[in-house]
Amino acid sequence: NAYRVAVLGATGAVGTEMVKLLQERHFPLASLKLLASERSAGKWVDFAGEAVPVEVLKPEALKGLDIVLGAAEADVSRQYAGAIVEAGAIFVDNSSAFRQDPAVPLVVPEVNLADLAWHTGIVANPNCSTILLVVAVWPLHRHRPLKRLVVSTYQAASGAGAAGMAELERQTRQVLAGEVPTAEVFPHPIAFNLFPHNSAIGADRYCEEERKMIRETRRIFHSEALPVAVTCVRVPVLRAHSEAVNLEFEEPFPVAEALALLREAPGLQVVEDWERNHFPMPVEASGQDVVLVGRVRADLSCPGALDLWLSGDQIRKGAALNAVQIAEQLAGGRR
Ligand code: A2P
Ligand code: 11C
Repeated sequence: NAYRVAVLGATGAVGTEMVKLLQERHFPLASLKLLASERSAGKWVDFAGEAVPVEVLKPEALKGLDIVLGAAEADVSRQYAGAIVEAGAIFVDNSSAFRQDPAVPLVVPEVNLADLAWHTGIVANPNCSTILLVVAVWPLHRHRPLKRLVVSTYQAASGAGAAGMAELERQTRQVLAGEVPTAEVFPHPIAFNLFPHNSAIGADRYCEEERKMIRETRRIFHSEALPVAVTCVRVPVLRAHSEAVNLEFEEPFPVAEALALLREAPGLQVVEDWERNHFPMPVEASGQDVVLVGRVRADLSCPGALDLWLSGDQIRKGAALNAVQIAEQLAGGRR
């Protein structure tokens, strides 16, 4: 069986990676359509040695497809989801548009693949920080239930798309040249700086990224009442997010047992060299499919709690890879 696939937002940071992954993982393609905005009309993208034209997204372009991978903003997804499903395709959407829709499963294949079974045309890909967190925490939570989860993120510029990465590079050059960095994508300079995540802040003083992590983690784990505390921070890293995680369990969780579970779990690689002080780092996570996890230790302030640290490629497992893994499952179950 081969599938007619389209990537919506194919010229962006996540869309570009989706196209690469379809090629690298030999996705069974009958055809590949690349869709973007009018700004990209006339562009061509290389796919396995063949030039594929970028087409402008409009409802007519969505006919005759089996799977659409969404890598554009939430408002674009909202606008086109109906047309995609009506035309008979399944929409695997990386945006936040449908993540809390009760009719739409929110899926990380390593955690809740079974939820894919009840989709009715749309499958939501979680937020990048959430995906990296749940891949690392699920092997522990499924074994001994969590009582509370506390996480602080160190999020790369790539979370704001190709333009975010370009801004970090440009500002770094500006600072090194003795110039004042100009901020266009982020509200503050990102080069040689960091700041609380730049998403909208609500009346509860949480930003939207923090709220997404809370809601999505609970939904993926089917643990709707799990207490989750989150602080999201943007750091001057190009493309991998890191997270400091504190996990409090109902029962004590021996470190050796936690490490053994993490070593066996899919999608994870334990990186722990205590002698050399070598643990997960964003530069080593970049370009990798696995989430790097390490520094697993007992929280000395709280019996029954563990601390760990992780880094994962925000564009790959945090976005494009997770969506392509979902598409692979829809196409017959390879992972
Ligand atoms: P384009 O490059 O033509 O603007 P990123 O997250 O890296 O910013 O990428 C966003 C992706 O979504 C790009 O491929 C972008 O295309 C695409 N996109 C943005 N707005 C629209 C739109 N209104 N219709 C179709 N594609 C869009
Ligand atoms: C960031 N996680 O790093 C965000 C970007 O809900 O998919 C992606 C937002 C989302 O800024």
